Amino acid sequence: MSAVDELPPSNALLGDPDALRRRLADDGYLFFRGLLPAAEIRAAADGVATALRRGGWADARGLASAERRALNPMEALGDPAFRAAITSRAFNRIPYLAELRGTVRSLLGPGAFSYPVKVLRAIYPERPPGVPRGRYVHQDYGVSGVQDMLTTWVPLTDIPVTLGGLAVRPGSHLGPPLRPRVLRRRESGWATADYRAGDALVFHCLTSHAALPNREASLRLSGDFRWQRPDQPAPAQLVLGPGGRRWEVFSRMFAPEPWWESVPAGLTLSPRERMAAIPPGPSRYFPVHPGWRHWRPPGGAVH
Ligand SMILES: O=C(O)CCC(=O)C(=O)O
Repeated sequence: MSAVDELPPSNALLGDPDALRRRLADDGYLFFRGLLPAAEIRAAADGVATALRRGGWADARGLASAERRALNPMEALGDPAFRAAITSRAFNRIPYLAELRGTVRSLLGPGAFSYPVKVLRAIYPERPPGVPRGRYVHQDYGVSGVQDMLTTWVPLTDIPVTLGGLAVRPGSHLGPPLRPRVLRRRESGWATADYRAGDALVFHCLTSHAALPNREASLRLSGDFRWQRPDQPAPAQLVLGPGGRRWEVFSRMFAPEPWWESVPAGLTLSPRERMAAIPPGPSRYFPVHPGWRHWRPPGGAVH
């Protein structure tokens, strides 16, 4: 990985929202070491790993099954063990942890909220056929169509570079959209980390990012949690779930929990495909490159 840079942590800026926003505007991301309470992340990892082990995704030593159960999260949702993992309480609690919520709110504003739909990644050692979608260079604007949406990427366990954590291209948010392609292992201009449980990577929706290949024998477990301000329309599928319920997904399961927060009342919902098809408007943080005027959502899903 010699050409890939090490992500510098921004922990020293915590407590200084102006400085955090300036760094986000300059670099397109913020990396925090040990932001989240280790016990909470360990509980989430245990819940997810136990459910997957029961379903045969991994053995008692944590080695991934020889036969891959799923390549991507959407396909994985067809598997009852994965559904048990993604609906587990401790995993769903992560975006409600004060350390994460407070940090995102210091960037986006006090009313910022996380989408109830969360993405769990249980990524197998990389082998043909197929490459997971997260391995493609992409920008999360295509996920929601919400300008200034932030993604928080959270490793559930320690994720050394060989286990295939997330890489970002610092400064790419200031340029035009990059075309989707699989990220190679040693590309200059990219940065990643030997992640530890409790770390969090926050990045802007115009920042190019991609996962590195999993070269180990175990599953890589991580979660993506996305956030926006309440004064912008939100993608309906990320609030109501892919099935288009009339209520906020997970609210029936978790509303009794003391940590649960509903999405803001009066939020405007719109179909996500419609939102993501429109080029992003001005950002509150930095001038948007004119190349984004020609934005077209990638043909296939790449995230
Ligand atoms: O974790 C991955 O494999 C990809 C994550 C990603 O693309 C995202 O969080 O937007």
